Amino acid sequence: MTSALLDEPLLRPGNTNCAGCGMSIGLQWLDEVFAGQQPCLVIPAACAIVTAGAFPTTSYGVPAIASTFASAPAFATGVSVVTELNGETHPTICWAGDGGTYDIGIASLSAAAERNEDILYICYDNEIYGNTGGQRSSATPEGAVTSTTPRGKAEWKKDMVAIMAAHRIPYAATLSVAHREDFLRKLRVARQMRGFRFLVMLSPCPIGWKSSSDESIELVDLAVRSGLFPLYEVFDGERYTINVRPDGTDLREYLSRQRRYAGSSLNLDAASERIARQWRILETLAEQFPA
Ligand SMILES: Cc1ncc(C[n+]2csc(CCOP(=O)(O)OP(=O)(O)O)c2C)c(N)n1
Ligand code: SF4
Ligand SMILES: [Mg+2]
Repeated sequence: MTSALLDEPLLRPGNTNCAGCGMSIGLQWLDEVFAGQQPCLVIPAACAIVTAGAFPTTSYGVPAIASTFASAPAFATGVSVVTELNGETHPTICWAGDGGTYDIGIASLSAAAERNEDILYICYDNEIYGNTGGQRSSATPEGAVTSTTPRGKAEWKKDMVAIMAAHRIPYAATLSVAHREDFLRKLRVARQMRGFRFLVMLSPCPIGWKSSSDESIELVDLAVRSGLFPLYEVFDGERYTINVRPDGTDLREYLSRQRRYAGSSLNLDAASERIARQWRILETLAEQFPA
């Protein structure tokens, strides 16, 4: 790799990301932490690869490889191994959507995690297949209306952090764009580790969430405060730290600001009970197996 791009921002201005897209914030914070290290991004089919633009132009100021949907972790394995064989130290970062992570890429993701490849994997989770019109994914939360769940999704969101922790990878954690210091700290923790590191960020998508683009950060804040999106870390698959606890904010505050929940069949009591149960499990793990 040349150093010609070293002074470029990781995400260039003038890119195609929608206003209020969580990806834009996440990529800029990634840049803050990895500035000067010239990471190589591996990106499967997703909004994030539309961001790259049409060759030979690109909105990424670092090398970015477009992979097939199902195999970003396999591509990244190759990049990481060759980087090491060349005696280079550029970090290899997979930047993938929830469709590529929770669903279509899960086999190659599991394989790379099980081999403990030296990859930082970041899923920007907008809870839909955004790039192709907003179909449901297994990350779509219960009750959300998508183009394939017109009355609201019946199933609860898949617990991807638990799945990744079960691989006993060195580090798994959740990220919130409403908690900048926590977000940056976790990127730094991941940066100084070797092996497979998995981060998932709740990524607001005004188009799919049918929300106002200037409320994106506030929405994620509400998701954290209501307990819907816990902020926590898992070390080696067995030691837990909770970073932010719910403060009693009513879940309705979060739901009512997104038209994807309008007319949905969501049972609020059942959803609140499920969130409370999820927290009892998490608190028990953090108490019994602290980091
Ligand atoms: C094997 C395969 N199936 C389907 C597609 C079409 N496709 C491209 S992007 C995409 C959605 C990606 O969703 P996600 O990973 O959540 O990223 P987002 O678009 O939400 O950023 C789909 C279905 C494809 N490129 N390859
Ligand atoms: S559709 Fe959603 S995820 Fe895709 S660029 Fe727009 S806001 Fe971002
Ligand atoms: Mg998505």
